[in-house]
Amino acid sequence: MNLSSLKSIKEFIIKTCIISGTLLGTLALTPSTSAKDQAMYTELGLDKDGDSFVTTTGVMTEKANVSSRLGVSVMHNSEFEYSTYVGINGGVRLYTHNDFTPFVGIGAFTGYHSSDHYLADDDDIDNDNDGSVDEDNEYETEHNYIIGVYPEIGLRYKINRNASISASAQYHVTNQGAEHNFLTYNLGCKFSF
Ligand SMILES: [Ca+2]
Ligand SMILES: [Ca+2]
Repeated sequence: MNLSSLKSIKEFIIKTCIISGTLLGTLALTPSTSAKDQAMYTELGLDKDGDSFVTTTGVMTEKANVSSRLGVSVMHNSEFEYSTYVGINGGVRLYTHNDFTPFVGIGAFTGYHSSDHYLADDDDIDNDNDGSVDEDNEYETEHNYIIGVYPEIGLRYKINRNASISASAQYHVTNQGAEHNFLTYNLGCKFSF
């Protein structure tokens, strides 16, 4: 493993920690007075051509007119450098007090992609860190990360005390370049536990 891949892993870990720490802090600070405020949620978003999707499953805390959520997520966009990244997705939403309500929100995603191994026996680097440089069958693995943020607008309908469904549009801005920003249309559901 060479210095640049170590640096990219370190950078990825630091950024992941910053984002997940911020999201966890938001979750922790959201007032919660009963177990019914905690919920599982799952959501799927597709772009209009079906070339891109974002799917997330996680936990949501909802109190009064604010919700916070954090989940495991897969982001796919065929125009990205590597099309699929797995990571963490979370955000906050603001609602009215009605059961059927519009909402606005903002979220963030950070994900990781490990590309295929490739032969690296002629680059003067000890890629696998075993003390010998460019030995036979020395391989390198690329580590790639993605960071994105998204504003969103949507509608939420509370079916009953424990369940709700939502529909929203999210505009994803990532470090893959502004030309690859994309809009998804999302459906989600939430169940209290
Ligand atoms: Ca080596
Ligand atoms: Ca090498």
